[in-house]
Amino acid sequence: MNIPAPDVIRSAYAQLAVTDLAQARWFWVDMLGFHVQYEDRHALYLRGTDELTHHSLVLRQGEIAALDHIAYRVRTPDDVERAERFFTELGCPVRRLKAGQGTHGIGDAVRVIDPLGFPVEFFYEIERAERLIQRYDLRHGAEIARLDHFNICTPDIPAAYQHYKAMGFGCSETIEGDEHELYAAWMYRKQTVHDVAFTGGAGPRLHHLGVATHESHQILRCADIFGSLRKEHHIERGPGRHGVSNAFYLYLRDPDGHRVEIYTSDYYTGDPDHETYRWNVHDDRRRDFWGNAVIESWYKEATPVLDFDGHPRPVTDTLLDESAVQVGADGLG
Ligand code: 4SX
Ligand code: FE2
Ligand code: CA
Repeated sequence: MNIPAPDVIRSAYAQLAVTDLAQARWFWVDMLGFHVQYEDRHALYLRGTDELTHHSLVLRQGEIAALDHIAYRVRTPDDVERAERFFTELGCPVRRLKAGQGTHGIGDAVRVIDPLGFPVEFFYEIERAERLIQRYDLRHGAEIARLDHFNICTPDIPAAYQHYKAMGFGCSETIEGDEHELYAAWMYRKQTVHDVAFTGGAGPRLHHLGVATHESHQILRCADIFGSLRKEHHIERGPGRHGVSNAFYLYLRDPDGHRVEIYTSDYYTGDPDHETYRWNVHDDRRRDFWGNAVIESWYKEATPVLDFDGHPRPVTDTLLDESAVQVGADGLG
């Protein structure tokens, strides 16, 4: 296909449907430390301390817990048009949204159901927001600095890799079998390990949102606070050190079961000849560098995604199941 792909800058925001906004506010604002930029009766618009645009997370009241859409920012207004042509040519459902028709704070945008079945928005225009970088007085909870990445469950990892490669994404790391079967991949546009990663599993589903802190002590303090409040059941996996990405991490589940990863200290990938680092699926350090087991729920549970009309999209089962590979780091199989 010769239709140019839109020039994506970065993973920019996600909109989640939550069933109880007050509980969601407790988790995302009070506990994680997201800043409320704007709110109305139906939704909260949140950002981290380092973010200079209107929001990186929208929590809207919904009937069921689901992903409404993920969104990528593109370089110019023309790239919004490019996104429309690119996905139309692929035969995907495509919708134009004029400023005011879509998400508050966002200008003209294109929404698509991408070839992997995910609801994805592309936009250029977004309201600016007041600089909070040195408002230490406002920091609390995990002191989230910014959105880092989306992790999505899809049954066909090579297809996901090919689609994002066609969109101009680089690949920082993979998990592969002995015959180089692809179990997982981490792909980026911004100069970090990833903007999007793929977890093998029934899909399309959202596996998690990755949100960044500056330092590991903020992650440890966040875990301590959940313990002190007898809310330790929100902690699913970690804290630990990833093999893939080298990031320090903690996975939490919000009151609706949406998974979030608090993530810090990955590395720079911006040189144009940056090479992919390949992990063998039998290496016990790949998902936890200290060899700690990965809990089964982490592989199996994820958030359904919505179509344009707000209905959950059907899922397809996976062929390659990484959690069944071995007894080892994952303690399964
Ligand atoms: O579990 S992995 O070490 O493969 C991993 C998972 C690495 C980076 C991530 O952001 C992640 O969610
Ligand atoms: Fe992640
Ligand atoms: Ca637990």
